[in-house]
Amino acid sequence: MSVTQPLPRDSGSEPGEAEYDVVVIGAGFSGMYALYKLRGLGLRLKGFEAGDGPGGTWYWNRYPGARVDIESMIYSYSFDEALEQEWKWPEHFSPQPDLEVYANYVADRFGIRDQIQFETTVSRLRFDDATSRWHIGTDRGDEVSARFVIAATGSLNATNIPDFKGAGTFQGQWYHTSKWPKDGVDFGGKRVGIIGTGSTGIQVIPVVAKEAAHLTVFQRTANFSIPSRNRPVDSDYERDWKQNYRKYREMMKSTASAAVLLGQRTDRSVFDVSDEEREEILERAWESRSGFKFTGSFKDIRTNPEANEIVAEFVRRKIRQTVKDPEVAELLCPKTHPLGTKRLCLDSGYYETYNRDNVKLVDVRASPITEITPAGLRTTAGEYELDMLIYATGFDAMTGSMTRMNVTGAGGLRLEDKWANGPTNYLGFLVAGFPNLFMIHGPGSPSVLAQMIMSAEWQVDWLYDRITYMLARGFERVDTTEQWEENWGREVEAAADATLYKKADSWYLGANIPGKPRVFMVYVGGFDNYTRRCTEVVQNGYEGFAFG
Ligand code: N01
Repeated sequence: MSVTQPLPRDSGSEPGEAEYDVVVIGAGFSGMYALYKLRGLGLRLKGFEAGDGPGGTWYWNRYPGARVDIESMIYSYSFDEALEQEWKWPEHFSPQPDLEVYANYVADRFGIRDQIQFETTVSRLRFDDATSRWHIGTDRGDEVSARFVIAATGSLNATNIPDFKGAGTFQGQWYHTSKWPKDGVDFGGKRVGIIGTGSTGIQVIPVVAKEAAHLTVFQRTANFSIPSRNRPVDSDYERDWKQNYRKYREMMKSTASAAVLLGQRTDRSVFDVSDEEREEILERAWESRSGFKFTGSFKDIRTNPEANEIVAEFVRRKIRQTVKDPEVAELLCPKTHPLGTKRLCLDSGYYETYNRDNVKLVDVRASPITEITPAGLRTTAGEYELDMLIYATGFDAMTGSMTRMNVTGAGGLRLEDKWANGPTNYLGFLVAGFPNLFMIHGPGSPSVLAQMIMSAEWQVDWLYDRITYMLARGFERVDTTEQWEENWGREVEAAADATLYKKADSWYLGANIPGKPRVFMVYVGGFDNYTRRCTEVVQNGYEGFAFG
């Protein structure tokens, strides 16, 4: 069904360019849904994806142990009821292979695969002011133009490999977890080193430890992790979800995290209960098998430092009970940041791994890494000989996937320059001076702090309505202004200031990348509040939008 006027066909493409109405960059869960949804408008659509298959995050992060930290029944598409009913999730927290299979199934089931050009990286985006079109170049020499661009490029896509002295000299094998070889890696008989103990490190470490001859973990910051208690999806649980999917999806939309059971707000403070009651509540949550439900136990864990410290100490007690060597246990106890202000990790036997004889923990906060050597890695405390080095060192998060595409907006403005002091935009969608370029999960949106499939669906639906509105009125471009970017930036900042998030040197703040401006990049006010705000601006006569 087309509810709009078709776009004119002579709309300013350059000679030799293929002409589209919408280009979608990225074939993760957001990009795939964008391609599916926008079909309803009868537009010429084109998708580009760097990988040779769909799945985005779940295509790239194929390191052993990779697993989603939201329950599978929740972390799945909601746009098609038949899909919800026919899909069978084997495990409560899906491992990467299951998510990749699901992405491929969806791509085929809904004919999305045909819309995507795989193994193609968008390397250049230039907006032409005169024609209001984007000109897009790829690493394979494609030249296309489009009225609209949807950047579904992912919050955690641009790999971060620290610039260690001597990195190129290492004689062994080395890998970054987010660019893991499809054929897998054999750790058998190897002395392996892993740098990084974020969510990725915490997942990969237990698996490598079981297979390698020896594992050395280089930890700069100890992280809080809670047990996922992953298990097969049992039939009663599955039946309940399948019978009540519509109700549960509606409930998800009204939560901060877009995830029913996880994000429901509680009115209970840490200080409302006795020490014994609190211990019992935390113990129940720890055992609850619902992962992040733990941090939802009390309303003030993310906002009150004293409340946070009480709960943090509960987790430290668990670490000390689990890890047999008291010195190692102490090193694993996070003390540099409040609980949950760096991404809380969900693990499968992480702390227990340090009870193995073949695992050594090295504190590279006390003795920093000085160089990579041909034989391994050197810290200020000495050299460690390794056959294999794994970088679990994260991403140039939130902005890297955008700036790495060489984006030039109206009047020759480069996105990299515009964002030199940190990313600015309106509602997480639109950057002033870069008309018709829409981001999904952009900086300033709830992105990584809400269930990302549901929030992607919501953002795409919202964009669909905006594009429909533009087409129906014959508008060729939409932009915003710096004033509205500032207003939104203040809202994002205020939401973060109401919490403890800024007390951690996290990638949410760009703190993991040397020289990156320290700006809080995630809207932490909750998915529910975010969607309400986006709806309000439309109801208020498209506040902050400049159509032309
Ligand atoms: O990356 P990270 P990640 N020297 O940036 C260390 C999502 N995710 O890939 O903390 C020494 O969190 C760094 O140390 P420090 C999730 O949102 C989800 O683990 O900066 N160490 C840190 O320990 C997550 O938050 C899932 O001091 C260095 C580590 O490398 C996000 O992805 C699974 C260093 C990087 O941790 C990113 O997680 C996996 C240096 N120079 C990921 N540079 C699930 O769904 C960096 N480090 C479960």
